[in-house]
Amino acid sequence: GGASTSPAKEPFVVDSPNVEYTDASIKSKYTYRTTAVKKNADGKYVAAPKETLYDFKVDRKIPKLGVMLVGLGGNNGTTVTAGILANRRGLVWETKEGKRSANYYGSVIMGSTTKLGVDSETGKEINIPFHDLLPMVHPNDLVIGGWDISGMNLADAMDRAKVLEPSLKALVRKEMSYIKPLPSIYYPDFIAANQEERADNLIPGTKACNDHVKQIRKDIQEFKAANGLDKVIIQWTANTERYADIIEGVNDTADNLLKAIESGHEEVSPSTVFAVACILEGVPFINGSPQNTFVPGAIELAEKHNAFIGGDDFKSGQTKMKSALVDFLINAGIKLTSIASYNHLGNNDGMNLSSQKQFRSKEISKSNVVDDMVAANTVLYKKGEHPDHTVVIKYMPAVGDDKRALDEYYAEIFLGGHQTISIFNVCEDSLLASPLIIDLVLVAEMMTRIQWKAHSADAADAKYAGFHSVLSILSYMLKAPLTPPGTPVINALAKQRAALTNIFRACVGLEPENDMTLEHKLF
Ligand code: NAI
Ligand code: DG6
Repeated sequence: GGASTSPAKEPFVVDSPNVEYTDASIKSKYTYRTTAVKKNADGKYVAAPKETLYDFKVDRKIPKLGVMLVGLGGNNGTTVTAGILANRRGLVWETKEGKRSANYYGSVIMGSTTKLGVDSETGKEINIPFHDLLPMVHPNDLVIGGWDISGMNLADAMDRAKVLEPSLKALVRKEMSYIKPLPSIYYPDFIAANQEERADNLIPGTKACNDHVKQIRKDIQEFKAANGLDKVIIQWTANTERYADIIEGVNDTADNLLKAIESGHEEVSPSTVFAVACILEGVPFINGSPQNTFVPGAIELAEKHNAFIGGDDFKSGQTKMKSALVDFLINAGIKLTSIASYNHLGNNDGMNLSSQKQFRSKEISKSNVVDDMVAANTVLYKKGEHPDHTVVIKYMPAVGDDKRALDEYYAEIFLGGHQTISIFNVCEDSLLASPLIIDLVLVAEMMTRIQWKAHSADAADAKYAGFHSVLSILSYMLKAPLTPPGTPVINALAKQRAALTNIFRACVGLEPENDMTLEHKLF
């Protein structure tokens, strides 16, 4: 459907001398308050409040947006597509538990609220849907397309995925049957050999080449034109690939990577070829799988082209729990000493991960997710000390998409005692991942409409620039967040959400959300 929404639909306005609304944009002057710390000659920390002034400019015109998924015919691809169709049409279907209706539960943007402020009369919190903080695209208006090495239409592919209720499938079957993934690139060495059987929808060639980059760019351009789109976002939700070796002269710099593609080097993965095509096309590309798609050369290329990239690996069930629970334990002063994480699942993702090299990619992304929380607590952990952490994944066809995740958290408490927390988490994998795909699209698109600069009295628009190419603001949705080279990775879930919320607030000149509630504490 058409998506242009008038700015008048924005549900609140900011009343501040620092915020100016025009038809086209919201401009704000924002004071970023931090604390700068130094050590003095006595070795004592000196903490000084610091203020930096920025100008933000938010483009209010909501574009007509397309999303192209690499892996469209998979469990995530079919589930997110059916989910958007169901929401767009407001579908209601029968289940054995009664009627169910379409919703966006599990999407932080569509399913959660955020505190706008405090009612000036009653003193009560006013919360608004997260989606209303900035003029964002509505997912019902997304146009979906993409690629898959399996040519199955999406109606048959959703049957193959075994995720959705038959009664829901019946309602979307016709529309789903019209969607057929575009042929894709397949370099068999990068995904498990057990995927070969479904690879029947291929662009010729089994290693990277310029023709592949050109074809992907052409597919994007044609999709945009055919659907009258203003913008497109691309996401990799195809199989987990093995890691690519980082080789000097091949993928270490932008120029070398482009040359390696031209010469057909075998160490360039399909996901990196997609990333390069999107960067050259100026279209945001997000990697929902764990492999190192963003080799150093790809990151440098994105920076050179001011193109947005984000990754890696959707953070749906087990890891999301982990990044909340470990944050709680360590911030409660409890010394976590080990985490044992077991999963078994029976979908195609599980089958692909039953192959060692692909499992290794996932093991890496699932393992580094508590590092920042451990490193921050110098009371509990000595420098370099780390809890033991094991990650096991087994393929168990019978459980299908209903992944079982079993976690044991073992911790040391007061005076040598112990606390053991066991979690048995049954996560319907694709139903948790699909809303994240939507969040990533909506936030990435929003970032293409935000510009900022160090504040200056000179209001010249020319000095505004976009955010850094590497969109670390997407961290909440991702297991191994990619951050601009040399900058810290934040895994703690609450911090990730705060960053998302407060950057959005800053864009419209609002102070960070804080929970001091001083207004209720004065006698
Ligand atoms: P899936 O195996 O059902 O779907 C992947 C699709 O990608 C398949 O249809 C396959 O044919 C296609 N494919 C493989 N190589 C391709 C290529 N080069 N070009 C185009 N299509 C290609 O897997 P699912 O469950 O949809 O997951 C997708 C990815 O997301 C996996 O890497 C998985 O590890 C990751 N992920 C999934 C989560 C979940 O909860 N479902 C959470 C976190 C990450
Ligand atoms: C089993 O670990 C399969 C994986 O693809 C996960 O389901 C997926 O990465 C989600 O992981 P998590 O840890 O966020 O639940």
